[in-house]
Amino acid sequence: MKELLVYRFALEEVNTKLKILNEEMSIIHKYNPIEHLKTRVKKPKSILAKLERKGLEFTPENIREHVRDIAGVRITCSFSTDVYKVYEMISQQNDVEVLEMKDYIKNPKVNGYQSLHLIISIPVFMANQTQHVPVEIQIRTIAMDFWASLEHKIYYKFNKNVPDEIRNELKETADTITMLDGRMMRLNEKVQMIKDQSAEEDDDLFEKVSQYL
Ligand code: 0O2
Repeated sequence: MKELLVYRFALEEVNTKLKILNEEMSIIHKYNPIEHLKTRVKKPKSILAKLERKGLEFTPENIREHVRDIAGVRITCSFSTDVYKVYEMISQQNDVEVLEMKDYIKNPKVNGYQSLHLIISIPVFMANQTQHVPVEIQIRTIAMDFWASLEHKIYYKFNKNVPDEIRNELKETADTITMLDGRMMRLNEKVQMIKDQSAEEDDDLFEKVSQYL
């Protein structure tokens, strides 16, 4: 569909921005906050379903105003600190405007769902016009993403009527993920401290040795 083209262009822009930021971090700071990045343009069928859910007609105005996740980016990170790092890097870009932020990491959904959701607006420069396009960005850890994809499958397998027992177990696994993410993060911080210490010792040694050279 021609109308959806501008969303593809917006995704290409966001994709390039994120790749540049990740590569810069990787070269200068020797680490990648982004582990994986996936983009998609919402299918017309899903756009229609979303409007129906909101009790709205399928019109170009309603699509523009009420469906702001036609262009979607999903970013996975190793650690939850990286999730917020990526958020900062995106929101500090001059041509990016953050229209909305939902922090389901600080405030998980009742079912246990965790993710940081942003709706940003990005200008797309075309031959005869510039369009400001909304893009939904979901940022979460690998563990949170694993949980979300399993929960999504279960939700549709049971036709949105998940039995209580499975619902409870899903919530428990979400809590385990919060614990696991916390432990992995603390472990990573410890390793980082040891690495920084030994780099400092190397620097000291180098300084001492260079006096005699
Ligand atoms: P799809 O097919 O993934 O695009 P809004 O978009 O603001 O009108 P909502 O639901 O208030 O609607 O937005 P929210 O809370 O930011 O959630 C939007 C998207 O987050 C969903 O898109 C899902 O991708 C994901 N999401 C939200 N809650 C859950 C959840 O409990 N489990 C899982 N697995 N994913 C969730 P869509 O449009 O529903 O579907």
